[in-house]
Amino acid sequence: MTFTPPDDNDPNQLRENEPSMHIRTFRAANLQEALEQIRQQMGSEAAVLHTRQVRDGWMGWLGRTYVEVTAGLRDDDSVVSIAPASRCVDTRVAPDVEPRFVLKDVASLTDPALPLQLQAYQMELLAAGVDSDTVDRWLNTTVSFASSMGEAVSGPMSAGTPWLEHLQRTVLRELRIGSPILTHPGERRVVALVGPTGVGKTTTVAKLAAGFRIEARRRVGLLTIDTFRIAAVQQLKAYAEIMDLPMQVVERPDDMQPALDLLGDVDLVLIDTAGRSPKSDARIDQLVELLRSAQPDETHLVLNATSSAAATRLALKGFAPVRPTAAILTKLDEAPNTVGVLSALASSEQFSGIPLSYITNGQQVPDDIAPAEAEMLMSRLLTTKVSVSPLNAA
Ligand SMILES: Nc1nc2c(ncn2[C@@H]2O[C@H](COP(=O)(O)OP(=O)(O)O)[C@@H](O)[C@H]2O)c(=O)[nH]1
Ligand SMILES: [Mg+2]
Repeated sequence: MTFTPPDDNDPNQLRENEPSMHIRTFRAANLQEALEQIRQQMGSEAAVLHTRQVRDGWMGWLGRTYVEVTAGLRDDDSVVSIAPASRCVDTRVAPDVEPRFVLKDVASLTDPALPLQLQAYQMELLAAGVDSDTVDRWLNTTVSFASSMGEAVSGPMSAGTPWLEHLQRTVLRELRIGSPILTHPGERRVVALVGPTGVGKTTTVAKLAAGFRIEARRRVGLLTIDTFRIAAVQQLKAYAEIMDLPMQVVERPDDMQPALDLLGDVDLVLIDTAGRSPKSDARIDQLVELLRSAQPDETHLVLNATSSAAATRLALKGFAPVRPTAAILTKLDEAPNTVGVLSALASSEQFSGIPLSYITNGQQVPDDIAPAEAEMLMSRLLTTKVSVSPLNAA
């Protein structure tokens, strides 16, 4: 076995205690070319860390504009042999940025005709699992929106266009922000929460109950049809006891009306339900039947903001027979971005128009809940902003 001492002049040489990510910067005429270089030279495990547009030449004059992409490969990923590349800069300093996406997660490469920033957003959308029809629709609308405002949409100068803002507006146009639950003293409003297991239905029922009882000073009753697990009933019962709220447990449709009557003169009945796998038709049918017996005024579908776009689409489809009137997004505190879930809400034809009522952003009852708000959801649309340097930054 031979041992080769570390060579200080070899940029590929990593030493102990150095950051364990190998970083390289690639330059190319467009993003598509740069990504292809990365894919060839670092493999598809490489993560894109940074994208910018630069120009060489004296003070940017008479220079060429090109794209610079910084990619990283963790040491344990570096099974690919790294060949020296033309126009490629190596460094061993790990940047303090989160990888924006890993190449292998991007289904298709970008459209080189799009402005650089939009190409980068396109990749981030695809990496977040947004289906390619939705990505195309959003980007086309974004470009026409920008040109209708007289903004440059091609060439290096289009860097000045506020693309993220235009993209946010485009997405927002496809979403509906609904109103929170409205109650009136003396009028009983029945609201059910449905959704997959573990998304936060029971916790959200507790947050809503506390908010209406303590802040809005409404009379609130709880009802659960989640009798499949004893622990589920106990969980809600614990909240009912702390807040001193009447609670009923219902197992069969025939018991629903008597249970609602037993809750007495309340302004708001919150119905907690068992998590259903959206794939289990039989259990969804049971849920539909139980809910029909309660005739809820509103049915909020609870969706986990950390779910993939595909899982959200599945939940929307699976719970369609329940006819949700609104959607609640939970666990925003844990979600890196909102685009996966929002793309499913926007693109799902069946549900185009299902309004968002609330978001939840933590485990604390009752604090971590707020009415859904467009600005907040859009500010969290994507993970990072794409940086584009001044033209003479090279
Ligand atoms: N981080 C975070 N956790 C939440 C949120 N809402 C609920 N949870 C947690 O998610 C888990 C499942 O919640 P639960 O209400 O029992 O879900 P259910 O099965 O839909 O009723 C619990 O550990 C909750 O504390 C939220 O907004 N953020
Ligand atoms: Mg529950």
